[in-house]
Amino acid sequence: MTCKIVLLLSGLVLAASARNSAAVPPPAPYGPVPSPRQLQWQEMEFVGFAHFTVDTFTGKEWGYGDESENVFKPTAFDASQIVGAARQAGMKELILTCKHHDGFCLWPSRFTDHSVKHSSWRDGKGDVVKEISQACRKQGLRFGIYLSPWDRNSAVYGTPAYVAYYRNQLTELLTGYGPISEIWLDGANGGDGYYGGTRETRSIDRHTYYDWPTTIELIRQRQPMACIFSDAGPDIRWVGNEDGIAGDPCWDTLNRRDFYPGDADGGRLNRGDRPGTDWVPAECDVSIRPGWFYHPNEDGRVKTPAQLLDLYFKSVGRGATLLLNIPPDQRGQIHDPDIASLQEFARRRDAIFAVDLARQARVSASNVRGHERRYSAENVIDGKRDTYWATDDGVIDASLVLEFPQPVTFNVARIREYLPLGQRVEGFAVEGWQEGQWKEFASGASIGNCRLARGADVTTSRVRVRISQAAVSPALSEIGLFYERKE
Ligand code: FUL
Ligand code: CA
Repeated sequence: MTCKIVLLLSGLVLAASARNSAAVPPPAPYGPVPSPRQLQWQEMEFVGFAHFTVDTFTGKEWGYGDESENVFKPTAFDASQIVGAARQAGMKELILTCKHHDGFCLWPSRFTDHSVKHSSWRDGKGDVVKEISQACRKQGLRFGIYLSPWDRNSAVYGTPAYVAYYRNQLTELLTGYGPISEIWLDGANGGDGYYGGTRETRSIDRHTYYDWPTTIELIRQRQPMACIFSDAGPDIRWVGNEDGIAGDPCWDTLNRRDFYPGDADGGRLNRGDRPGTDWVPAECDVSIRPGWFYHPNEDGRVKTPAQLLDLYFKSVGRGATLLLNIPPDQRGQIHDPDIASLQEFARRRDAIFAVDLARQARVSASNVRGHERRYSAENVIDGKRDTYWATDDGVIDASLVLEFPQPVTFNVARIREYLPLGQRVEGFAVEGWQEGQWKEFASGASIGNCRLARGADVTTSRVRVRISQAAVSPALSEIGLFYERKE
């Protein structure tokens, strides 16, 4: 008898400890998920572009390729001023046009004479790539490169020799300038150019000519953490326009095999494919000025702080990354009106996100995965992206309620999904308890890295975030509520 009781008890103890150690495993990832390099890239959210070359001095947007090297003559080039402007604006990375379509190289490439080495600027001893990459490292920004596949200067453009030349140049950039965080493979190709003096139109087959898989392999070997951007990824996709605006919804997934660099369906790139076969988040490129290069006659047309803030909400706020171009002027510095606009934009943006009202709340969830602490509702207000709230498998219709000791007033909401488990949510709403009922503040389909909703002021002591549709059980890493003062 006693023996039986002991056995029974030890059985119970065993069962209980088994339950503890076999804690409920995390939800299975849904669909494609980000690679570590993509995750690192997506966390940056706001990055910069610096378009700078002979065009800065000729007034063109696409140099023909026949420009003398001496055309490139900045009077007071200052890499730390350029990078400083990017840093003060809150950019986490700066991508430099090391070579634009005109073929002029901002570094002394061993493979061509058409570079800073043959310009009278600094007696041919200058290296813009070196100075910008060093300034980035010094100021804590990552450094990215743009190396135009189309080259209107090269005599061999259109032949296999050019592809070898392109790879040689890429190798120089990937091996001589420290860590590269992003490589921009532009798809543009207008056909005509100088091409070593032949001045003709050359067409290439965008699908086969560059043999991108081999070049991508080369990049992976040299810089495994570099994200590759193009119309087709593989790591980052073009958003389908040059206005800085992501689709709504904007999915992180894409059926990549349908796309090639230079062959893009803008509408699909803008929104992504759902469901999609590959994780290829969108990057929204846009210039602070009408053109990509600095032109004095556009000094009065620099985007205003309000316009930049609006773009931020329509790019970063839709789960994409904002890539804002700030072109150095003929001195080789960011121009005053651009600096002023960037600084005011940063001030307004930072003022919005300085105080997260959600941190004062008590959060509860309609369902918590396995009733376990590591999936609890509090995880959405701890300020950490790597902790998240999750529900039991199959529980899709779920909500979180934030209760405040005192009523709060907010007009901006931010939601983040836990990306390592894929993009799971397909419909959500943010609601405030007002006059005895839930009133919708904002709703949408995709969340992803960051969803920002901006609306009218809501004063309430209860806010609900409701998942209305999801492919599988949701996993949210953060919820924030903010107040934007009208300026
Ligand atoms: C385009 C180029 O043709 C523009 O000149 C600019 O560099 C932009 C970012 O990409 O495809
Ligand atoms: Ca968290």
